[in-house]
Amino acid sequence: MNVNRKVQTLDEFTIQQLRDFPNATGELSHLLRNIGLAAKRVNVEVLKAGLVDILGDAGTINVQGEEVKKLDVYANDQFTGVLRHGIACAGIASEELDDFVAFDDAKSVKSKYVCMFDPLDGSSNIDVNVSIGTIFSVYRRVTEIGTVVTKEDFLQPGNQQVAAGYVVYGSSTMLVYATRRGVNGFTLDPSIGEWTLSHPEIKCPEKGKIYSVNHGNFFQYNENVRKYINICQNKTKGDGGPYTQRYIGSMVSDVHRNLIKGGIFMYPGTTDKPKGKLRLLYECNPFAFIMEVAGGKATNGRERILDVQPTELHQRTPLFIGSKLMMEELETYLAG
Ligand code: P6P
Repeated sequence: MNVNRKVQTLDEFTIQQLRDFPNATGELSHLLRNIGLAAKRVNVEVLKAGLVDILGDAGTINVQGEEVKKLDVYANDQFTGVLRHGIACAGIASEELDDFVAFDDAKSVKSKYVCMFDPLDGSSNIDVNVSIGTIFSVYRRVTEIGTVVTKEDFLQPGNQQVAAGYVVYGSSTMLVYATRRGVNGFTLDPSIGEWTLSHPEIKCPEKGKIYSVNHGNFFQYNENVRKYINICQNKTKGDGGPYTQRYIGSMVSDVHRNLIKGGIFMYPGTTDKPKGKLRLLYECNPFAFIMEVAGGKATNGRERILDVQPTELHQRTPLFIGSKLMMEELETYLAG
């Protein structure tokens, strides 16, 4: 084993990015390091989840109308707290909070960024030890620096994102984030408590053999979606198949796998939920940004996810995301 391999930590990587951009103020690097700190703290509790009384419902119901798990609350507090006490974020919006939170102290109002996140996505999987994740999105505020942020700062289309990323708390814990310069993955090295660059310059293969969708909703999907799913089931060696169906029920894990290996993830609208289940601002936009920087595509079935103009913080959207060529084939069916 090459023990002298020079491993770059997240801090070293973000500082190097700063050196490459002399005009940068270092604020975005600072914000990303804050997120890395909060994620390390959440990781400790996720790893213990089966051991201490942190499981089970916190007894409250969140804005989504779902029972809140204690780990959800803990994760939300960690990301909110670290960003509030850092000096690189002027406010946040979270899946766990009804409304956005403005950081109105003298330092924070001078920050040019706002952050939105789903602190612990897939929380229904916590009790059965299926991997879960955090998803985050960073925008430059549109209101005047030095003033308290308003809802306008959060209702920006995804094409305005400055950075986006996720943490997957799994067999190993990874933090992946994208800026317009590229997508890079960091694996937590518990021996030194640092995020270490393990997946530089991630590119999504143009095609793959994995399709991810909840087949339980099959007969609730529209005809064109059902047609495409049938196509996936009938792929042969001669036309890029056979495909395999992989669906964990944890978006971060499903999309992460398809980003690395190639594939397509779908959460279409259904007859019961025409807008689907996933949230635009802090689930679909971040992944759409990451996927596009990595060479893939993401739509709501009609238009590019990143071009959707949000009207409310917790709005839902159908999502189709993944390898470029698989998405282009899907689009021929959705246009049908
Ligand atoms: P379904 C988890 O609750 C989540 O929000 C995503 O992580 C996941 O992709 C989706 O819901 C799974 O939803 O309806 O297929 O169980």
